Amino acid sequence: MDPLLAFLCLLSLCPGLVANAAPSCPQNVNISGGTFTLSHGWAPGSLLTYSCPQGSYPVPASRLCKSNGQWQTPKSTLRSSWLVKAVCKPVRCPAPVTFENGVYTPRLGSHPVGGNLSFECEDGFTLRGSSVRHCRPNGMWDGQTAVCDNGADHCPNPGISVGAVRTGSRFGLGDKVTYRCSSNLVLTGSVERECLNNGVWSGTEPICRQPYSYDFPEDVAPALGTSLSHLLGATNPTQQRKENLGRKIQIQRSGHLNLYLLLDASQSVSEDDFKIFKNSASLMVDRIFSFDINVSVAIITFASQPKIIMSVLNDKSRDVTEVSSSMENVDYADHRNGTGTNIYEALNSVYIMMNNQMQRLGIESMGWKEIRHAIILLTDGKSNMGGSPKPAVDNIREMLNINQKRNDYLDIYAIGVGKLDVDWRELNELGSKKDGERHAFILQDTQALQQVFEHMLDVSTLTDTICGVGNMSANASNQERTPWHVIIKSKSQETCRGALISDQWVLTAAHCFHKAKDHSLWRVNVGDPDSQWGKEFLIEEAVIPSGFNVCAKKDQGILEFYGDDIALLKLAQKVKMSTHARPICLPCTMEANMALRKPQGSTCQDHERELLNQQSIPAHFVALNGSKLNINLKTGPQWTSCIQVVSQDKKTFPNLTDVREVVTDQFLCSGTPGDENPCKGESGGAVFLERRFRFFQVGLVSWGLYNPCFGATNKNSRKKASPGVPSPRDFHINLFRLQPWLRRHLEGVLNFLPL
Ligand SMILES: *[C@@H]1O[C@H](CO)[C@@H](O)[C@H](O)[C@H]1NC(C)=O
Ligand SMILES: *[C@@H]1O[C@H](CO)[C@@H](O)[C@H](O)[C@H]1NC(C)=O
Ligand SMILES: *[C@@H]1O[C@H](CO)[C@@H](O)[C@H](O)[C@H]1NC(C)=O
Ligand SMILES: *[C@@H]1O[C@H](CO)[C@@H](O)[C@H](O)[C@H]1NC(C)=O
Ligand SMILES: *[C@@H]1O[C@H](CO)[C@@H](O)[C@H](O)[C@H]1NC(C)=O
Ligand SMILES: *[C@@H]1O[C@H](CO)[C@@H](O)[C@H](O)[C@H]1NC(C)=O
Ligand SMILES: *[C@@H]1O[C@H](CO)[C@@H](O)[C@H](O)[C@H]1NC(C)=O
Ligand SMILES: CC(=O)N[C@H]1CO[C@H](CO)[C@@H](O)[C@@H]1O
Repeated sequence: MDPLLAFLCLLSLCPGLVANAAPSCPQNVNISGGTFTLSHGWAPGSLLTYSCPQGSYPVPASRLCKSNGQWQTPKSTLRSSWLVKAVCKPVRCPAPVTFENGVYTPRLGSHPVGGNLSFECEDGFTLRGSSVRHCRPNGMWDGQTAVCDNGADHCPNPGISVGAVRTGSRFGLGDKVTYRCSSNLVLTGSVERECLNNGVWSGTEPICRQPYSYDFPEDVAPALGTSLSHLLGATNPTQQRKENLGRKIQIQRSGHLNLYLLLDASQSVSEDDFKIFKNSASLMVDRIFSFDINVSVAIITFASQPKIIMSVLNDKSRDVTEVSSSMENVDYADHRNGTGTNIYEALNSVYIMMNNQMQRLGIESMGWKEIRHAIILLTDGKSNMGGSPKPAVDNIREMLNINQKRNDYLDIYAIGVGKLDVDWRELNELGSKKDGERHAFILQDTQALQQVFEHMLDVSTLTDTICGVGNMSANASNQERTPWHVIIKSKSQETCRGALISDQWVLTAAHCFHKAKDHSLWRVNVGDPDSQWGKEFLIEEAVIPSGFNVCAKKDQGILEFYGDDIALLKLAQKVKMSTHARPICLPCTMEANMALRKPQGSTCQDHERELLNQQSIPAHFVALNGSKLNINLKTGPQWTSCIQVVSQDKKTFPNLTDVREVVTDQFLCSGTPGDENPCKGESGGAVFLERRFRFFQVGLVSWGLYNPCFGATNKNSRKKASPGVPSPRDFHINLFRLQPWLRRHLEGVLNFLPL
């Protein structure tokens, strides 16, 4: 451990103490079954954090090495210096206190992980929510609160979540209910809710949590989104739709978004935790800028005092490169002199920033009024200075004139990430509370935060042809993740796949149309074919290169040849852009240049260098069932060795002397061990890669030596190739090699860069 760091920490804790007399804390702090980390070794000021395997939690969660060389356990009521042995305890889910108009089983004091709770309603009542719930390894029940309702009142029965006690049993207009949690559970959500005239309860459903519980991303996803719909029922669909729009950070072309990232650097957050905050914040910055919207990002670190790293008043806050580089300069040590947690001052600095911007733009100006504000606090919530943060939030709300109509102009999220010992109560105080939503989360790592952030974003109003935007959430549907993906059918049979490259053009393989000259029977299915999002389009025009001829090299003993295996289809109508139908970015276009954030004046070669930048490049294609599968595209010497295998296929290529006769420069190669192999019906689909949260099509699936779907019983199964000759290999048309042809046929559709 850096001795200088320890020395400074000591000074800040107890000024006046002689440094060389620094004691160190005893090392008998092992935890059975778990591990621990120390922020500054055994020196005073060091924070010890315990962790336990999934399904258990540490008691105590952490200890602080005090200046007198004794361990202090936070919140410990023990006055003696007796050191309690740390243990990993099994996680338990809380039991219901009461359940109205029905019964539940089993009746236990608390439930083990993996245990189930079943709910049943009495006659005359219908069950809403989950009838069976499972206890998850984070101490939370899955599913939703079960409620037995008879629908007799103005508002639906708001229910009693597991572990909660409700006061108030009238659900008419203006009636109020209040909640508290039993035993030592912590309430998140609203303590009081009122039945509003639109038949909805104000605030957020209160959930009683174990103090040590944290969130899995998949639990958070529903909390951020649609849980409103079951409360509203079918009362007023138009209104429901409108209100739903305002529930997340809205990504839209009009107006402007201010994103304020506040990073807690106080003592209870260790330097390692702070690094996690920093990485999480960087990810959010990269993602928010990936939509090419007007956004400004402020960065503030805080402990006893806030430090403004980037202000929305600075023009650089609109530039992702500037914001990212100032994020690099964020330093934990900036707050060494004052290590308290002053969330009030941190939020107040946001208030001052907003106020200055309002003065600058004019309080009545549209420019000011149309700014949406999202504040994300990365913290452990342990505010210990400056008093309650609430007045600062109230000031902000008042200045932004937040009311029913303008509710979606401000979102405040309080998030704990990492192995922190987080204060749920404080986080809950901070997050804004909107009906059916929760704005306070505790997540285990940056990856979990990335998943949750994805769900915080509402991109449903991005209806222009922005390319290569897919949903990065593991919870999103296949089509949302690859919205450019289309299915090409002849009559009723699915024959090929393709990719939208604009709102009216589809890129696919020529061999799909090999035998069919009449396109009138063909259909292109855009959006999710199994849902309301799917729509079939007729083909107005099919463009196939004149050079495409599978039999062109038969004379040379090449029974099938796939040079120029590319086709463009013009759909009979324009596709309406949505979260389920958007084009992919085609390299060498202005659209892709923006997405790659390359400077103006970049060339096609620059794109090729950027996208095909290694000898083995991770890429993807879409399987018959819609999942995204992984491959590695080979370039340079690895390409040369990748294609050699072709000569082993004596059946299709008898007498082959030069593999390059078959695999010309037009082809990318994949399919070496570890790669998935495309199946027959997957031809024509995009071969794509991800950069900066956007997707770029570099190739299209053309042909291969092995068909893993041969003999498969359904779309979900593929067979691994058995070892033997020839080994699997797959070849994809390289779009960088077909630029002249693409340019000729897409002029006026896309804006191409110089070669
Ligand atoms: C704590 O555990 C480590 C490794 O398990 C062991 O080496 C060490 O001796 C233990 N210390 C004490 C004080 O029990
Ligand atoms: C809970 O239900 C699941 C299936 O719903 C079952 O697999 C599991 O064994 C049940 N657990 C207990 C403890 O009964
Ligand atoms: C978005 O920003 C650009 C450049 O900063 C500006 O020209 C444009 O008017 C802005 N759009 C809106 C809707 O504010
Ligand atoms: C901490 O305080 C000292 C003395 O007031 C000052 O010289 C130093 O610059 C401060 N350090 C930081 C990081 O603010
Ligand atoms: C991703 O999909 C989920 C689930 O449909 C949705 O709630 C979320 O808003 C989407 N996010 C983005 C950025 O598309
Ligand atoms: C292969 O080569 C042999 C000898 O050169 C020739 O007789 C035979 O016809 C060739 N096969 C094909 C399919 O071209
Ligand atoms: C879709 O198919 C792939 C293989 O083709 C398989 O690995 C995957 O599990 C399937 N997905 C589902 C949801 O069944
Ligand atoms: C918001 C959302 O789409 N949540 C879904 C996430 O995935 C699980 C199962 O994988 C679904 O049950 C949720 O509804």
